Amino acid sequence: MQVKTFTGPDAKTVLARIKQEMGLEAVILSKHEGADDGGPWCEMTAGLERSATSVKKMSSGNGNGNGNGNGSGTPTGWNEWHREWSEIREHLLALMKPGIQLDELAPRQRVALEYLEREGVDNVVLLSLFRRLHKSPNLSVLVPLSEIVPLQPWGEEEWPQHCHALTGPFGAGKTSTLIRMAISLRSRRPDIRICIVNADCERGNGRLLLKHYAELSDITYLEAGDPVSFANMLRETRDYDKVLIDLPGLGRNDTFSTIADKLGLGTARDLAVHLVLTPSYAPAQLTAFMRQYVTDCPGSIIWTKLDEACTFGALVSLAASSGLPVSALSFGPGLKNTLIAARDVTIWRLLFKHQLPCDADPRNGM
Ligand SMILES: Nc1nc2c(ncn2[C@@H]2O[C@H](COP(=O)(O)OP(=O)(O)O)[C@@H](O)[C@H]2O)c(=O)[nH]1
Ligand SMILES: [Mg+2]
Repeated sequence: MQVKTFTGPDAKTVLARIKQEMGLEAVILSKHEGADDGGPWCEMTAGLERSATSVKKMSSGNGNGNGNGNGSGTPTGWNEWHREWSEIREHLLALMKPGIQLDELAPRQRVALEYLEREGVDNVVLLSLFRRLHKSPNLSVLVPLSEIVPLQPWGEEEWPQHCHALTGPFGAGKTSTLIRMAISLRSRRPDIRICIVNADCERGNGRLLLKHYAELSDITYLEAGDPVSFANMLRETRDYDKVLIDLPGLGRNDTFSTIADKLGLGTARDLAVHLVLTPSYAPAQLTAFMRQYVTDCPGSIIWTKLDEACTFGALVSLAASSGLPVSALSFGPGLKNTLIAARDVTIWRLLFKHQLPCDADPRNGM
């Protein structure tokens, strides 16, 4: 279902806008009226079963590339096409690999590239690193690596969006990370108004944890499991500084658009979506998750369970394939001092020395 919120000075104007934009089949899901300094206002949330034009757009190949051809945002035959492309890509890489003449690099560069290969960094990335380093013997590998792994550290100013949703597979650490992110915001600025939203309402375990921490930290706790409660939540939290939303994991055949439609996420105008993943997943699994959870919103990757991983090449490979910045890293099952905003030094120590942020300095972490 496509859900959108409209505002205007009165009901008549708002209804006209809904009719113009969504057509006569739109259903009014909620209506609120009031008055403030600017005069009277009216806000309505309208819903529409997925429009014929958008379905047509997706099946003609304009989908966002996320998924499995099940009709929820991807063209038919996408999986088959993707499998074939993956095979072609592997063949091409096998042909190109002999072109990576490591002995043509400066010794330090060669050692670094051999190390990254052992860490599981994808061959495409190794090839592009090689091309950058080749014939620049003084260039440190960290220079092209920094270009491949963009960073946008978690923090209030660095992430100005009003709403931040956490998505990712079940058990990846979304709920724990959300609490850590809220704690870090609160500890930096005690006066900040934060709301934690549980949108994973069908499972009880996250609810208890979120509620408990919200109470302890003077944070508002709300639940939103459908478009109407989601629209109401957005209205209630308009004056808050940050709204952190805990999303459920996706079913096997679902894509992010499935959950976005189910909750009416489209009504959140200022939304960032952070994908929570752990480097212990196999490379093929990470690639599959990346396709399944892709969104059009601004966002990042948050890497969790670093303490359980034995290699960290995935941090580089996924940054290269997704183009998403890394925003935060978590490295322990507890909730305190186990999350750190992503900085280049931290990432390189992790990658090249297997040093967790808490190893470098136990006071690290938010
Ligand atoms: N070792 C370790 N465990 C973690 C980390 N983050 C979360 N966990 C644990 O992973 C489990 C699942 O976390 P949870 O936040 O409920 O995941 P969700 O299903 O994605 O919301 C819990 O037992 C957490 O304590 C981490 O960074 N390291
Ligand atoms: Mg959870």
